[in-house]
Amino acid sequence: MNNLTDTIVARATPSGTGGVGIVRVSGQQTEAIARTLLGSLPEPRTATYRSFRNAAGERLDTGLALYFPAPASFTGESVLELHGHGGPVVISLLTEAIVDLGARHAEPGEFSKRAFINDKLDLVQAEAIADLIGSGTAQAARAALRSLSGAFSKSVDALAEQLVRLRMHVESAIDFPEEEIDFLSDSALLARIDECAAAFEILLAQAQQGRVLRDGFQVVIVGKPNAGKSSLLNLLSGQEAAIVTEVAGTTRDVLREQIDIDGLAVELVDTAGLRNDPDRIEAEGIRRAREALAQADAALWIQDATETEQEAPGPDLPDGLPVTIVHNKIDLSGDRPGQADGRVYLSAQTGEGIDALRRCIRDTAGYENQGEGAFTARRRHIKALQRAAGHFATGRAALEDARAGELLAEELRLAQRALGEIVGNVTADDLLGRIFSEFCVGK
Ligand SMILES: Nc1nc2c(ncn2[C@@H]2O[C@H](COP(=O)(O)OP(=O)(O)OP(=O)(O)O)[C@@H](O)[C@H]2O)c(=O)[nH]1
Ligand SMILES: [Mg+2]
Repeated sequence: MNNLTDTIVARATPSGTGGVGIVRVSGQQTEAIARTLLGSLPEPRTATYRSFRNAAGERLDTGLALYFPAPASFTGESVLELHGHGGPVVISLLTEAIVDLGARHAEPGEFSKRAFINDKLDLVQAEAIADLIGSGTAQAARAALRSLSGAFSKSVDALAEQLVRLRMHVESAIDFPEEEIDFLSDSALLARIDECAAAFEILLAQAQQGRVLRDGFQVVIVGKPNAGKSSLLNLLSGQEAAIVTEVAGTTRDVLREQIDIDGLAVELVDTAGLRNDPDRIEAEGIRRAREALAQADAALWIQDATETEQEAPGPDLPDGLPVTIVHNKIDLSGDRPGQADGRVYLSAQTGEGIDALRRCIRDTAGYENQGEGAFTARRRHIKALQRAAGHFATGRAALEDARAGELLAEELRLAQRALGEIVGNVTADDLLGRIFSEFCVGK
C-alpha cells in the first residue's frame, strides 16, 4: 500500500445516483484542502452548509461540510466529509478538485487501515466493518456490529489475559527450581489450566458460528435425474427459479439461489442429475455438478421415494462432505414426513416435511440462532484460534506427562502470540495488505 503520510480522498457512498453523495478526505493536508475548497475551515464536528469550489474558485456543488480534526476522527487523522448531491459527475468533479489540491485517490480499505494503524480499531473490528457492509442476513449484520463494538476482541483479549496469568505462575515456578515441582502441582495452577481449556473451547465454537454467519453455508443438491432436485430448490427458495419437467435430464446448468434459514444465509445449488449415459450437454452439467460439490459445505442426496431400488450416494461425493439423504415424493410413496434414521422424508410437491429439512440444514451447519450473543468471525480467526488451542494443549500435556514447566511456558507464549494475531497485536505486513484490499474504496 501507498505512503501513510499522503492525504487520501474517495467517495464514501456507492457509485451511481442518489440523493446525497459523500466524499471523504483524510490526512495532513485536510485543513489546507478544506480552506481552499470551502473558503475557510468549518467549526469542528458541526454540519456547515457551504459551497464546494475548486482551486480556480469555480463552484462545483453545495452541501454540508463536516470537519473532524485529528485525532478525534474515524482514521485518527484530520478528516473532512463533504455531503453533496449524489450524481456521479458532480462527485467525480469534486474528488478530482481535491486531488488537484494535493490528495490522492484512496485504495480499497485505506481509511480503515489508517484507523487500525492509529489504534482507533483493532484488526477484528476493522474486519467487522467490511463484514457489516457485506452482510447477507439481518442476523449477520447484527453479529458484525457486535464484533465491531468489540465483543469478539474482548473475548480474545480475556483469553489472552488468562494465558498471561498462567505464564506468570509457571515462569515464577521455573525461577525457583528447588520449589518448582510444588509450584507446578499446585491445584490453583491446574484449575487455571482447566479454565483456559474451557475458554478455548467456548471461543472456538462461537467463532465457528460466527464464520458461518458471515460466509453463509453452501448446500449442493444432487441425485439421479428426475428425483425432484429442482422442485426442491423451488420450494425452498419460494420461487420458480428452476425448470421442472417430467423429462429426466431437465437441468443441465448449475443454478444458485440464496435463502435465509433463521438468519443463516444458505446458498442452494441445483445441479444436473447424475447418471451414466448422459448426452453431451448433460455430461458438461454433470462435470459442473462435481465442481460445485468440491466447493460445498454440505450436500443433499435426493432420492425418489417411490423407486424400489435406491442407489446409495455415489462416488461423486467428496470425502468428508456431510451428506443428508432426502426421500422425495412421499405424497406418492406414503412415507411419513419428517426426519428418521438421519434421513429426511418430504414432498417437494406438497411441501410436507420441508421444515424437517430446514432444521437438518441448520443442524449440519452447526448453527443456532444465538440472537444477541453472536459475533462474526473469519476463517483467519478460526485458524489462529486453533493454532493457539494446539499450543495450549501441547503445553498442558507437557506439564501433565512430564512436569515440564519450561515447555509449558514456551507453548503458552506461542498460544498468546497466535491470539495476538487475531486482534492485530502481532501481524505481518502482507496480512494487513490482504485484509484491507478486500474492502471497498472509501471505507
Ligand atoms: N408427485 C410428486 N412429484 C414430484 C415431486 N417432486 C418432483 N416431482 C415431479 O418429478 C419430476 C421431476 O422433477 P424435477 O424437479 O425436474 O427433478 P430433477 O431432479 O430436477 O430432474 P433433472 O433436472 O432432470 O435431473 C417433475 O415432473 C416433478 O413435477 C413430489 O414431491 N411429488
Ligand atoms: Mg432439475
